[in-house]
Amino acid sequence: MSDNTFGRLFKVTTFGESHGPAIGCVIDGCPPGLEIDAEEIQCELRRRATGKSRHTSQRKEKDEVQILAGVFEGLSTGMPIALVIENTDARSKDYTNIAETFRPGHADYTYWKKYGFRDYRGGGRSSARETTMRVAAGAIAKKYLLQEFGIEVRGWLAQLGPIRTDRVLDMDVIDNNPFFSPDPAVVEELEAHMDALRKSGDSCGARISAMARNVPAGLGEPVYGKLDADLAAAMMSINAAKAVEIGAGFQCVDQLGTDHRDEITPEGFLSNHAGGILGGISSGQDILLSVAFKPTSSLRIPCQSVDIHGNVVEVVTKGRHDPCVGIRATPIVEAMLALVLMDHVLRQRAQNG
Ligand code: EPS
Repeated sequence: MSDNTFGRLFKVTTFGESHGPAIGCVIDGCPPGLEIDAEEIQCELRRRATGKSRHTSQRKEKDEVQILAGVFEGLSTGMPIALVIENTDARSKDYTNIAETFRPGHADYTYWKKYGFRDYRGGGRSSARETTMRVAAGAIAKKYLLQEFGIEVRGWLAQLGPIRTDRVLDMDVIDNNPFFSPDPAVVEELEAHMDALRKSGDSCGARISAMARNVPAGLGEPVYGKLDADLAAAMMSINAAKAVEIGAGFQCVDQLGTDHRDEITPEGFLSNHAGGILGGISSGQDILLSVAFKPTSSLRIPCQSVDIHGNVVEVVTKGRHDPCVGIRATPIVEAMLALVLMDHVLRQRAQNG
């Protein structure tokens, strides 16, 4: 009922709260014999970590992953893989003044309505800290996909607040700036925007795009397990995600059929408005998607709300928050894309060999 498990054949169950002793995951269904190197997982975790620049939360977590099970002599055994990361820099006192109030725009309110009780420290389970484990599991999926199929998964910042960053797509610069921007020319503008925003105490949204290359045709089930439906569900399960587009996405509303259809020649498709998925099944073209992240709701600018007793209160959130959660979302989107593809390559193999 609580749905902390993701995937059908490559099943990832995450657990833990932001201010608890640790967070972790169990991955069941990883094929045996895959080389699993803690340092490779660590590299992905470093990309997502807090405190890498002045533009993100200054919480300093080492995010040191421990492999507790499922790996012997560096290879996956086919048994459940258990990963754990200790939380070492939680500062729960920042949250005492909102223990009984609801931050507008935050899951505080709905967790309380659903459970009648909540771990208010760092948002508990609703914290983006949970995404650490998605990235760790995603690192294993990425490795398998690349090794077995040559599938490459890449993400980038496409827009931050009003600034478009995807007019130039230089894949080599994505990891060389604090924003995962594919256009080096806009980095200065992004820095200035974020500095001003941080000073003002406000937050902004962002759009992350991602692509998977060398995906074989045939992944995805035709009716309820459509590849695009599973991708949309996966992306919408990321904290602060508010919209997902596959291929042309909402632009298809303005297109004519003659614009949208991707004509086919013996050499291949002439365009990719479908985002690499037709009828819920991968076509062999690149998978293309994009995810919108809302502005962070934890703000030091006062606002009106109510407490758990229904009294009118003014809410001010202290602490070390990300003024734009989208800045750290690129590795998370990549991880969710890899996890969906991983699940579907195993499903395809199970049915069609
Ligand atoms: C988060 C709030 C902050 C961030 C956290 C996500 O937590 P805290 O107030 O406990 O420092 O630091 O991000 C992480 C710890 C992480 O590893 O991503 C939130 O409200 O989602």
